[in-house]
Amino acid sequence: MVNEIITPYLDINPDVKKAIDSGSPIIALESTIICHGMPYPKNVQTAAKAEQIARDHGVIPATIAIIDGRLKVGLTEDEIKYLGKLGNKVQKVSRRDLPFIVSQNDNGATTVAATMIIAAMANIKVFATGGIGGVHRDANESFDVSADLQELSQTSMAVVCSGVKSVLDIPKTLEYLETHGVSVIGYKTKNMPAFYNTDSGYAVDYMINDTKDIAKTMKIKWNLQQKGGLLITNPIPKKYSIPSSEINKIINTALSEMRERNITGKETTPFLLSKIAEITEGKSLESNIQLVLNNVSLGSKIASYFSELN
Ligand code: PSU
Ligand code: MN
Repeated sequence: MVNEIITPYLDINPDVKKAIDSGSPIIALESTIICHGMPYPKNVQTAAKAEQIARDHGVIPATIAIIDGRLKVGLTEDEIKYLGKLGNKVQKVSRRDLPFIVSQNDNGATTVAATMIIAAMANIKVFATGGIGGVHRDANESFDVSADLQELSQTSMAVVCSGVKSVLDIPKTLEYLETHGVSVIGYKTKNMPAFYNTDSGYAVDYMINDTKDIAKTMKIKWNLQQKGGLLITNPIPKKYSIPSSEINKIINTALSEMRERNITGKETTPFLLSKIAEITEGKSLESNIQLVLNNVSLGSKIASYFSELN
């Protein structure tokens, strides 16, 4: 099923290969979150826990990254540790970066966009992460719109996340997704979650309460020959939610420091995440970890139902 031109660049982990061949459920996981989203060793511990949660649901995890120029679909524990220890020394790779990292036999931590591209090569349909990139608040000046959004418009995959952080412009992000035909589903919520808290104050397109119905909607979208992704938004568990009155002040402090230091482009998200974690003395990091694990659990259920529909 894997395209012959692509195969020479791909290393599919044996467990993932078995699952592909038998039509068992698989869930893709990204690696930018490991190298640029969390500090060592919490990054490695979280990646391992995420994989365990998938397995507990009977789903094979495929953490995606580039190692020595090879597109890896499913990292081993040692490979996760290797990349996690290197942290931000590993290049952050989105769509535009991918061919260069491969041609230079380099390592790459894949963003949501690049993870979708590589996961799609192995025909994986469900991917869970923390937050996706979006339209930045100063986009009318900076033109900073994450390539994650473009990818969602063209790659057929369900991406489970906890919405977008209010470091981004949430209504503009939603408008962009609408223009590109990406449906935003709220799992058991009418409100778009805002990553650290459950409600951004903006509505999702559709609320779905049953994971089976999410799987069915995915199937129908692609049966109807509509290419592209669905964004499944899953609110952070209440216990770990940080009220917007508290987190927004911190986000604003982080944003002004970012401007002062002239941090732009692909450095912005990693800078903001670590700054927010520093100011909250790790509280935001704990929230980040818990929402990721919660998304892997939901994504695994969706992947299981989706595999039954095939
Ligand atoms: N949001 C997070 N943690 C992350 C990211 C986003 O809370 O680690 C990462 C994801 O990999 C996402 C990328 O795809 O940042 C978006 O970066 P950019 O805005 O440069 O496209
Ligand atoms: Mn950007």
